[in-house]
Amino acid sequence: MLETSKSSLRENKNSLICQLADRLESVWKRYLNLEPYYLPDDLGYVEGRLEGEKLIIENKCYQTPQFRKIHLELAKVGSTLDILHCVMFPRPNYALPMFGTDIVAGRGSVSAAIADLSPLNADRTLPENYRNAIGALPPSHFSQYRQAPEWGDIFSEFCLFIRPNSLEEEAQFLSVVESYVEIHCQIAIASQPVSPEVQAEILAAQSYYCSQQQQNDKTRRILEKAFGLEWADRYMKTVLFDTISSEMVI
Ligand code: BLA
Repeated sequence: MLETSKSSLRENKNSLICQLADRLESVWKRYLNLEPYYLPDDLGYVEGRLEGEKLIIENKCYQTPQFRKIHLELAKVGSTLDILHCVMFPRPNYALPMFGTDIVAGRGSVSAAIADLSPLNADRTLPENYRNAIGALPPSHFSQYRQAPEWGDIFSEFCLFIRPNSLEEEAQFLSVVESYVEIHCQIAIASQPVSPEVQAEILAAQSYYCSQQQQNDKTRRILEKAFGLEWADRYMKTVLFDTISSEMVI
């Protein structure tokens, strides 16, 4: 999976999606020691049908000493819908936030571009080093901000959720997300493992994050229509937003 060719993942994709996928991978390669992470055999590359159009999902997954799973997914529904989904799941013995980003592009325009470093500590605020580094970034301005859905209480005050309206706004979005991932990687590789008590809190917060994300009906509906209810549920719970239990850590 580590060697999935660039061309198959990027072919005919929306350009913002291609550019973000490239930037994410180049930041990861610059800072992290990437090892492959193997998804269940049948879930790396999947094809289904959605209202007569082919839905293709391609996954790339890595792991590192600080991250139990780094997941980049590119999905395409016929020629109508392009999706980028990415989540970096920290190992529970590192007190790191959850990086997540999603871009949804339909017929040429991007309707949703979202990125966040979501806190996983008990009081659900980002650690000070993150707040300082994000606060020092150049200010960004977008013409259309979107409101987080009800399940979005997991997102931080720095969550960027927009509909970009120009190439200039797309470039700004790319630059903010790249900075979030750079800050995240820099802090992650300099951080030390935490005590078992803190791990338990982190695990609980990671499960909460995943259970909230599993409530995204817009994602679920697309997967259900193409692959059926059961498959969609399994995919959301084992690939997109899997949780781990404390027994798996010890
Ligand atoms: C929205 N996600 C969406 C939308 C679609 C998908 C179609 C609606 C677009 C819009 O409102 O303009 C679809 N996203 C998918 C599919 C996959 C996917 C099919 O990832 C995967 C196969 N979603 C995430 C992550 C975040 C996220 C990591 O996967 C954030 C960190 C957020 N997506 C997110 C949010 C919305 C969204 C907040 C808007 C939901 C709403 O407005 O109700």
